[in-house]
Formats: sequence, C-alpha cells, structure tokens
Amino acid sequence: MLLYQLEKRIVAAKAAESVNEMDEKKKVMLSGIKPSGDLTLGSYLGAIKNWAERAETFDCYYFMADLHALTTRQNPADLRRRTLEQLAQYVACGLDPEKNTLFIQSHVPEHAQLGWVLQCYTMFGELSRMTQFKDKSAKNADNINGGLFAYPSLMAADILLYQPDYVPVGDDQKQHVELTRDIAHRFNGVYGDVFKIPEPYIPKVGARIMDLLDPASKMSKSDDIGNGRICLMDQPQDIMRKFKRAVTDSDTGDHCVRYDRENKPGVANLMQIYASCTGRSFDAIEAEFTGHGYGDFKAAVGEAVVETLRPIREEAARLMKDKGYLENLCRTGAEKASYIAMKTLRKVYKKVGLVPKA
Ligand code: ATP
Ligand code: LTN
Repeated sequence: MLLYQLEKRIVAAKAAESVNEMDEKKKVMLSGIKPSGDLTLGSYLGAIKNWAERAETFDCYYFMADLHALTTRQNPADLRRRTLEQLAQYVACGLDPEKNTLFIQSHVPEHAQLGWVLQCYTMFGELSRMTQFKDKSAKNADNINGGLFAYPSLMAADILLYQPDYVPVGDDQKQHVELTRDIAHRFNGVYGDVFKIPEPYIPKVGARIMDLLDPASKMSKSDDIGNGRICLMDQPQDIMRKFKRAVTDSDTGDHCVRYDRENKPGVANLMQIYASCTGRSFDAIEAEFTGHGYGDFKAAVGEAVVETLRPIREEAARLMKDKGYLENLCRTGAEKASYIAMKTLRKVYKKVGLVPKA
C-alpha cells in the first residue's frame, strides 16, 4: 500500500515537472497601461483584447503603469481609484489572473531601480526624438518634467526586467519598444548577454482607434473632451449618443461606407471599430451597408460597441465592490513579478559594478 502511494507521488511529481517544462518553453509577453484616465474603447481594442487572446500560448505579464502616470499631474484619490479600477477592468476584459500575472508597477520596486540604471544608458538625443515626449510636452507646457523626458528609460526597465519575447502595444508605442531594443543592445554590447531583445507585437485590426470627433487624433484616455472617446464604463445611451455624433464626411452615394483611411478617415475609423467588435472584414462591412446612409451605419457600430462593452462594464462594476479580492490579486501578482524582476536586477547591478548588499 505504502509503495503504491509512493509510486503515485512519483508519477504526480513527473507530471508536474513536465507541465513546468512546457511553461518554461512558453514565450514571454509583457505590457502595461498607465492609469492616467479611464480606459477607453481604444485601450480595449488596441491592447487588452489582444492580450486576453494570448494567455494559453504565452507566459503573460500585464501591469498598471502607475509610476508612468506620475509624469503628468494626477489627483491622488483619482489615481488610486483608477489603478484598482483598471485591475478590475483587466480581469473583466478577460485577463484571467490564474493564467496571467497582473500587478501594479509601484508594487515591484525593481522597475524604478532598473529605470535609473537604464537612464544612464539612454542618450539625451534619443529621448528628445520621442514623438510621445513632443506631444505630451506640447499638451502640458507648464509641466515638462524630467520624468516625462526619461519616461522611455523606465518603460525599457518595465520590459527588460522580465526578458519578454514580445511586447504587445498599439502603434503609438512602437517607437518606445524600438528604443528599448537599442538600450538593450547597447547594454549587452558592454556587459554580455544580459537582456533578451524584445519584439513589438502590433495588432493588425484595432492598432489605432481614432477619436470619434477628430479622426486625425488617437482616442485617448487622458484627453478630457469626452464626447470623442468611449470609456469602458460608459452607459449604453451615452455610447449610442457619441456614435450618433461621430464625424464622417459629406459622401451620400450607395457606397459611402467604404474603407479609405486617407480620404475618409472618420468612416475608416468606424469601420475599424465595427470590424474589431464583430469580427467582420472590411469587404463584408462594405457589402452590408451598400445602399445605406451614415445614420444606419453609425447606429449599427454603436450597437456593436454597446454589446461588446456590456459584459465588461457589468463584471468590472461587480469586482470593484470586492476590494479584498482586488487587493489579494495585486499582492499575488506582485509576488510573482518580483521573483523574476529581482533576478534580472541583481544581475544588472553586479554587471555594472554595484557592491552587493551583505
Ligand atoms: P494617455 O492619453 O494617458 O497618454 P492613452 O489613452 O494613449 O493614454 P496608453 O496608456 O498610452 O493610452 O496606452 C495603453 C495601450 O493601449 C498602448 O499599447 C496603446 O498603444 C494602446 N492604445 C491606447 N489608445 C489606443 C487607441 N486609441 N487605439 C489603439 N491602441 C490604443
Ligand atoms: N508607455 C506605455 C505604457 C507602458 C508600457 C510599458 C507598455 C509603460 N510601460 C511597458 C508596454 C510595456 C503607454 O504610454 N501606453
């Protein structure tokens, strides 16, 4: 009997080992969003939706980039609320905490620590060329702080700590991931192979959802105008109202709903949103709306968005009421993340010549 139990344990241990081996072989994916505003349809279609679809095939790390949010002035109470709300929304959008490591950036101090080291390996000229820095400095002319400028070095640290293979981002963040690769190459060039060189991972559909009232600008969560963006927690009637007002063009023919990013940016954006929410191709959408005007089309897009966001809004609202669950989630996530982050930071500190703590 005893022997039988022992054999059973050996079989179980072997099975666990092979699962671990499979896990070890999984490619690593990592990304973050700063809680600088309420998450939008752009955050969902351009980022989180794609993340949720990768959990089975990748070892995934997703975090709330709260330290990054400090680069623009935040109201402390709002920042706290939004950080936890974002965690609830990650889960509601389908990021299963059992399959993904979800955590708050400031709970893993290695991000700030490696961020400093990597600032010393990022050139002033490189940081000056970053489009996001130029955009944000123009928008926050009275607060062009050092953090805003050095932001990409902290982002490089966020990424390189976990040695990911892929970093899924919208196309506005591609430049930062490319700079991360340059920083990693530079560091490895001096100290040997410390960092894995990550690839940006840009979704084909939904890579850039534009503002409904200004299709030349990205739908952004910290843009305070409001009517051109759809937030994940928006009520159905507000979503429908915003789509009704969405900017199109003066085309009136039977084929006014057609994909032409350059000449019909408003319509192209609505088609992109509709395609992302329904899984239909642009050709199928053009066929569906042949002979229809923009009124019908905008109502259909609005309804598709309402139905896409309904379960997310309801689940996020339910989770927000369970503070204990959310706190537990970020504690476990931070513990898992710290384990990997500490290993990388220790290696970096040693390489650059910092004396290890006794
Ligand atoms: P902010 O307005 O505070 O700068 P944001 O709304 O631009 O923020 P980020 O935190 O910069 O959002 O983006 C988080 C992730 O979501 C990034 O990978 C970004 O590329 C993606 N993303 C954000 N907005 C959109 C959008 N409108 N379309 C597609 N992807 C988006
Ligand atoms: N800079 C990103 C948010 C961000 C991020 C990251 C994304 C911070 N750290 C690491 C991917 C990987 C943004 O503004 N969207």
